[in-house]
Amino acid sequence: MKHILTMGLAALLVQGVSAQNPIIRDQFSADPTARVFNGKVYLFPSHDISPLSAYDYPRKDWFCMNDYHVFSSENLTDWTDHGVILDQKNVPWGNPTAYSMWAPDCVQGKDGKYYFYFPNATKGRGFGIGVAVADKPEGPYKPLEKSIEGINGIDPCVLQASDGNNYIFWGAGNCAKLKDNMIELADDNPKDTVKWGPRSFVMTGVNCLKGLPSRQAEGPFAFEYNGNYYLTYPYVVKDREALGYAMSKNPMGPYEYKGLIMEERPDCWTNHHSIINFKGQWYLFYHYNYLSPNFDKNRSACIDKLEFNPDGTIKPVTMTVRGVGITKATDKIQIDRYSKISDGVKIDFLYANDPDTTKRFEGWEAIFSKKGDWVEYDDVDFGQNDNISSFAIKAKFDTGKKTTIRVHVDSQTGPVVGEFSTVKFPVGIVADGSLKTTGAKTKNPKGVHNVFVELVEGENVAVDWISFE
Ligand code: FUB
Repeated sequence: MKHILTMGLAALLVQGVSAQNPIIRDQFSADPTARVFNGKVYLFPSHDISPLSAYDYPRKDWFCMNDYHVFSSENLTDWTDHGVILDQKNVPWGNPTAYSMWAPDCVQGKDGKYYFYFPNATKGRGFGIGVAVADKPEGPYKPLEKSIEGINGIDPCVLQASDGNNYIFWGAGNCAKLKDNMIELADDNPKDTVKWGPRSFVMTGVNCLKGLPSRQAEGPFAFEYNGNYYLTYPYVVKDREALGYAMSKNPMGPYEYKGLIMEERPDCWTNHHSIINFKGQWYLFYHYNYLSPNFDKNRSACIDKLEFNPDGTIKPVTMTVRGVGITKATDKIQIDRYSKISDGVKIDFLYANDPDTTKRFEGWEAIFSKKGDWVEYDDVDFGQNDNISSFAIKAKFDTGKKTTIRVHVDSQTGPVVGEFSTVKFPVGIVADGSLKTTGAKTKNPKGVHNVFVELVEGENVAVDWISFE
């Protein structure tokens, strides 16, 4: 099954799809740090490659990363790859064959320049955190000669606080203030004692997760919202990394643990994330091994919306394959890439009519097994005119019974905008884009709505997509 899925995903890369997770499909893109610069979202992920492809890397079952790309998007759906911004061979202080270019971050300094922070294996032992500087977010970036003095560790994140200071977080929730030059730790940082296994050592700065639930914590991401500082971080609750968070009134804490943003997921041991507000909406960027079901060190960036409660706490986020971004009502709306589904709906592989299924994978389909099953697909744009006049569906079913699929907007009981109903099809016939029904459309919606597709009559109906024309 997993083999078939991989084959399918390869085919999907060729087909081109939009508005679904993962957001980058022609390469792996782990540890996604998103930042908003100049009205666009820039994504600074680490770049997993297969360790089998690195002949000079002995660890064939471990993270393997030799460079960084940067991507940008104006709509969170279409991403431009600006290419490689840094290669392990070009880091003066780094080991050029360590394949350890782990989770990075990038922020703009007060001088207008862009500071790209990245962990890398040193020429000696352990990790350092280096900085590469550019005039534009897409680069070119020039790495500095030395890593940041006073930091040994991974996973940098820079918090640009409203007190005018920059704070660098790294590792298991360590934090220190930066100088305005962005490349050195400030002189007035406190000293903290940190435990690393059986050993204790003195660090510059503080460990903000000390005493909080934080088993095997890493990947801290700190941000500020409405007078609160949030320290969000992956840590192991049971078997794998979940995303937890803590809040404070001060950048360097003390922080109070508040709960989970995302639960542990099956298959992928790590999670790594960032949080941004773009055009008034909050988003959680995270990764999952969607494109590599058999090897969880080849991960891909995903996005879902994030919401706050009135008291400033964060609502838990459920990972979706729908992801974010607007889908036009006139496009094929791939409801099998759903925002939510009812218990009865199953997602299956869709093959063209070729008996050799490994060659003819065409994506997925949503199987509605019984009356009342539904799928929610968010953010469909019906435009501003009254010119939607018909509804098309690609579906198949195995019975000669009457089958009715109804589409609502806004909620499961919201206005009906499309209906497909027939008894005429013989067993197994496929209705496609050329078959449209207009009868049940009661209202022509305008603007962006969530769409709810429900099986009202019938059973075992497979739907590939719906569309409005
Ligand atoms: O990508 C390598 C490491 O895995 C990151 O630095 C961690 O945060 C985890 O995602």
